[in-house]
Amino acid sequence: MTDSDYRFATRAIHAGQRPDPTTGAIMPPIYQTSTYVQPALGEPLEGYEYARVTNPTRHALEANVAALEGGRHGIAFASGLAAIEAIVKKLSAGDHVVTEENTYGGTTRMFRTILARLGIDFAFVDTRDLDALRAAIRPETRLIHLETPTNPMMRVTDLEAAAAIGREAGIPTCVDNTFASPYNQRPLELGIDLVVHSTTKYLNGHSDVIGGLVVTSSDEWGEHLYYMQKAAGAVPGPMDAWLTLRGTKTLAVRMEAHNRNGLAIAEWLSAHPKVEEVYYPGLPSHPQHALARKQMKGFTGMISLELGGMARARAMVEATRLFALAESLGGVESLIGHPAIMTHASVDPERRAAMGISDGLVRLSVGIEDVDDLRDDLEQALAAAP
Ligand code: P1T
Repeated sequence: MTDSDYRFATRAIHAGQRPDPTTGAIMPPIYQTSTYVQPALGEPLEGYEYARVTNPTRHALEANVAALEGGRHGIAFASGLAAIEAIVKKLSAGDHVVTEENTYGGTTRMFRTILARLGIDFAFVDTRDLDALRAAIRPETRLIHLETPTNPMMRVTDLEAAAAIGREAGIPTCVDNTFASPYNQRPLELGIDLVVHSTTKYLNGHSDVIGGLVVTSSDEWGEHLYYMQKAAGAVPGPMDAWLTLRGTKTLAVRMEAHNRNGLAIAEWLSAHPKVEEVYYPGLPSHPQHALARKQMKGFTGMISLELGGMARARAMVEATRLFALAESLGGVESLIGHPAIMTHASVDPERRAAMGISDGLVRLSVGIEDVDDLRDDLEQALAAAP
């Protein structure tokens, strides 16, 4: 049997990991080393020369997440942004990228303020509209970068259709799968070429690591990304790789709980008189609910809600007791945030407004606590809002 013969929850626990050959330790050791002693000049053991290039703990994580996404190569980076940067740096000055306009604010900021300055051109598109996606492609387009569901508006892009558009035009497609996690959505199975994660979120799941990872079945992309680890060096340390690997073991059970709590809270919020709008692809009222059901197995704990103004939003985020006011998402504990002031502060105000990231928008990362406690907390916080 190989890792890919097993079902998801089994792969989450076992893929990429074997008992340590010297002691039988069931957990992969944390190889906390910067270098490896060579028995003879030019003959490193098992190819281990220097830990920027190769580390056994990191390899276990890379193989594990590659198996979860169903890809051949997993390449880990020091953060989600470092992983996205490593992908785009396959391109050169003069090349063009079509990207979803509503990505995480930090992704947009990197594209606009760093990579654009180096001569890579970006078209920011609402990729729910496949005609708009097609129309944005130019002769020099070398990458289509998607994020679905998007952060924080929960827009959904049709991955199978977007992959087909890329394939017809000979342009590789990449999906930031951070919000869905591979438990709920596997873009490679829908024809997408590259999947990228901020492993900081659902994959690690315990809010104690910053990390990123790319999965692809393309040998050409795999080679580029391994080269980026080696030649540019934004790699995670072995302790962080090990913590993330411990997180992925429980991904299936955690995501079931996030999906269940997320749906229950989204349904409850939609009936609340102080909530004007709930953005959650799992609700039948979401304009792309049918598409979300087609390409996702569950809808996670990510919910955005419109409260109609800054005063009410501020009062709510400052009144919750269990939901902690903090950046980030995807951990077992519930978080609450205000995208316009926090995660998307670097996106210019007109663009934010055009996408619906208003001053009244609040984002929840629903954790896996008892859902009744979470509902009670939101109830008292909304009662405190004017
Ligand atoms: O923080 P880092 O590991 O570098 O990941 C960046 C990133 C990439 N992609 C998506 C979809 C993300 O949501 C993020 C980080 N997001 C937050 C910190 C946040 O609170 O939305």
